[in-house]
Amino acid sequence: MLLGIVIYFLCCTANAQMVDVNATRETQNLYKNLKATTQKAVLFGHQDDMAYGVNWKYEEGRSDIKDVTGEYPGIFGWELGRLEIDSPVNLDSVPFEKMRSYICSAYENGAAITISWHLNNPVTGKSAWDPSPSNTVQSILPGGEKNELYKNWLDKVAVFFKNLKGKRGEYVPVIFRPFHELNGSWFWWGGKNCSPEELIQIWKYTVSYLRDTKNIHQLLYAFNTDRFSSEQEYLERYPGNEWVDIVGFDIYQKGDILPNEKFINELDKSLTILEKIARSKNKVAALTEFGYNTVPDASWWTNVFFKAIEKHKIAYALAWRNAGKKSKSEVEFYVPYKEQVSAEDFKMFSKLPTIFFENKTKQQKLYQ
Ligand code: BMA
Repeated sequence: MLLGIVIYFLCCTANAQMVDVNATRETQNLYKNLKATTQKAVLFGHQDDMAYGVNWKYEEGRSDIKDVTGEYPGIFGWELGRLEIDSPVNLDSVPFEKMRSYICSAYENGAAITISWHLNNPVTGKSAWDPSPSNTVQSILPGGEKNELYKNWLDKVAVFFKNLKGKRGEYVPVIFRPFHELNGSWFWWGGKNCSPEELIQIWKYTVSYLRDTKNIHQLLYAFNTDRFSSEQEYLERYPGNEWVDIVGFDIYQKGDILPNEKFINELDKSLTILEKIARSKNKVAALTEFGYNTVPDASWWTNVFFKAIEKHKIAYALAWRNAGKKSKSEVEFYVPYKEQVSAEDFKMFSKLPTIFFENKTKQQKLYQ
């Protein structure tokens, strides 16, 4: 009996540990509070929310979400791609200096921050979507021809994190989501482009370089796949409980491939699997990216999206960016702007008691 209690205690405390035992107080608080809010609500998030929207760019204080609902989102997503090559703007043209200030002000306002990184292919110098050659992942590990370059890239990421500070000089906590959609084969680190062991190696290497070599202690690490169909598939590249704080996945509805009913069923089923994984590993679950491009369905938010997520316990859901018109034939946005066909429904959705935008998120005092 006593032995049982001791074993239970050891397992639970080990499980409850964060990736970074030296995480800053605010980061520890964020993790604890995300666990708590998961039980009652979903923080609603948006990528690049304050930078631009459909038909506007860099208008002080503006946000498509705020234009429609009167509030900012509860969590903001940002992206570091091209920071590694010293570009002053990221791959979606967001100036890093503006990004830094948006992040700091959202933190002061009580919102959560998550950051992804579509880093270039270190071997070819092309984008993250260039999967060649087949040994790119190996090449960034110690002993590999691109290890020095990769360390140099991580040094720049570390500088960016160190420059995120609150009013009292404290570091702003960030949910860092490296190597995302890692079961798909479109990025050089994903799917067929490396073995599960190699992905696990670069994951651990990256975490330990930032945490132990660069002394960055303001990060929660989010592991995320793209769509998946089983627990086994989800966990194929999981690096282990001591290397992950948050588990999530990305999913996009597509009119033809994944129409409403199919989307609801798949999202519901995937969230059920994710929650089971999160529960057994004592991690926070999240929908790390989602969307239905151009939201053409007027009641999509309450009738489709909410239906799929309402009975699930996830900390947050991040809608992807409102790029607007990208070319003559390409438009991209995942939350409505004023007058968009789903705007009224989105407003209703934003006021649901279990969906937290800015105001309800602020009341959670995530960092205290
Ligand atoms: C994709 C698209 C691209 C963008 C990339 C990285 O899903 O939105 O336009 O460059 O994400 O943010």
